[in-house]
Amino acid sequence: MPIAEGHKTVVMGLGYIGLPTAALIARSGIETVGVDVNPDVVETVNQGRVHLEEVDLDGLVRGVVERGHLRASLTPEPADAFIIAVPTPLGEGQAPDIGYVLDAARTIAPVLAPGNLVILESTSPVGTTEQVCAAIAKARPDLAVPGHCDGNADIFVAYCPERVLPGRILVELVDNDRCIGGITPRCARRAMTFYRGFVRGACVTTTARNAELVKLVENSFRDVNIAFANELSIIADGMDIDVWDVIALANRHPRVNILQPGPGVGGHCIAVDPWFIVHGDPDNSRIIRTAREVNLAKTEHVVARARALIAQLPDDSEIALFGLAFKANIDDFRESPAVEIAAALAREYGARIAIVEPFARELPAVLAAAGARLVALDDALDTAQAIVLLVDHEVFRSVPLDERRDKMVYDTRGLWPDQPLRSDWTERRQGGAR
Ligand code: SAJ
Repeated sequence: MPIAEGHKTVVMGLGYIGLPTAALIARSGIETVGVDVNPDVVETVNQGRVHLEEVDLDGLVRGVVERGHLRASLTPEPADAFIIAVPTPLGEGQAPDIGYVLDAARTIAPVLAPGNLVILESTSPVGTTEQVCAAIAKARPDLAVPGHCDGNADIFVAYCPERVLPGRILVELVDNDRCIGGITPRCARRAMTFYRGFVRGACVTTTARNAELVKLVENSFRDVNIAFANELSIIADGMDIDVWDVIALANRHPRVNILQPGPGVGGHCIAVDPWFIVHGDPDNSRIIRTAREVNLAKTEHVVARARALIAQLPDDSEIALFGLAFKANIDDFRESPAVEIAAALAREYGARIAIVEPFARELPAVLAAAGARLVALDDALDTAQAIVLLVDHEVFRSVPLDERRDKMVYDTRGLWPDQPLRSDWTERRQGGAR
């Protein structure tokens, strides 16, 4: 089924992946219906507006809604292809909760017809696509569902994880390679034909279980490697060595590529997906679990280091925290280690904590409640005696040493290589020179 006019696609879930995916499919002229359980989201999209920030998404959605190619609804309707892109949060005891996925499968089951394609895109524990088939087979005993019938099935079911980076979603949805796992080889081939309609990257087929693990492995690989960098940063700190120097020099080796330490790992993917693997095989996921623990501990380490810095300051001094987002140059503060650190410090030091976040119009409630203040960059540079840099936003990089020289600075991102080393705090207060 090459994507072409006359075909219709339903996308279940209009979040960070579902909405851009629906809009891209609609852009190719396909009638696309985005389904969401939230009436506000449905209304917003039907007005041609977006409820989330992503580069170029607003213009794309406006265009496809105006042309009548995309509309939103609270309920699914008959179509040729169905994409499930709903959340899979962590539940009790770090167990993956696939309840929304199974709800979506049960919701589309009544409108499925022979020849339909069902694709799961949500990050999911291994075996979830098979559970989607089981849910559909239970709801529709009249349909031959792959894995639940002899001979050829009536419908095609596949798993194809998204791999896009927030801030580059529309580019990466098109350019990234896709790994497409079919419940059967026929399912995989059918889904591949669908993706080829709007993906420029290579579309590679495999089994559904393989594809499920591939997604989890990609983000766990990243988490483990960031944990290595974070562990190094704590070791180097204790030795009074600049970890970024060490990493840059080690990375000159042709087969070494160490990632960057930071205040911990944020976002909704890398800090979450490794638990799906750990939960699936707790006895054998020792490195993956430890990496998670190391990255979580790095956030606590930053709070402790910041406290040690503040302890050296007069009681009425102001401490500026630079950045709240979970990574550079975006306005997403959810699951952000910077927010966690800021909240811990604000609870302790209240109004002494000034927060500089050019991507925020107001402080998250937890920080406002603790008495922290949102201030402009220039004001913080004028009045703060210490800076704890938590996010490597470009705008912070351009602050010259002259404007930081007299302050105590704890740079958790290595953004200011010209800043004197942290050991210098004590010497400075004692009048020592570097
Ligand atoms: N981070 C570091 N050091 C680094 C790199 C990242 O501390 O060297 C931190 C960031 O500051 C941030 C967190 O890790 O707090 C995650 O940021 P990220 O930019 O590495 O990744 P995400 O979470 O925005 O997106 C990831 C991507 N996965 C991989 O790169 C393997 C993306 O391709 C996935 O589609 C996305 O997860 C997802 O949805 O699963």
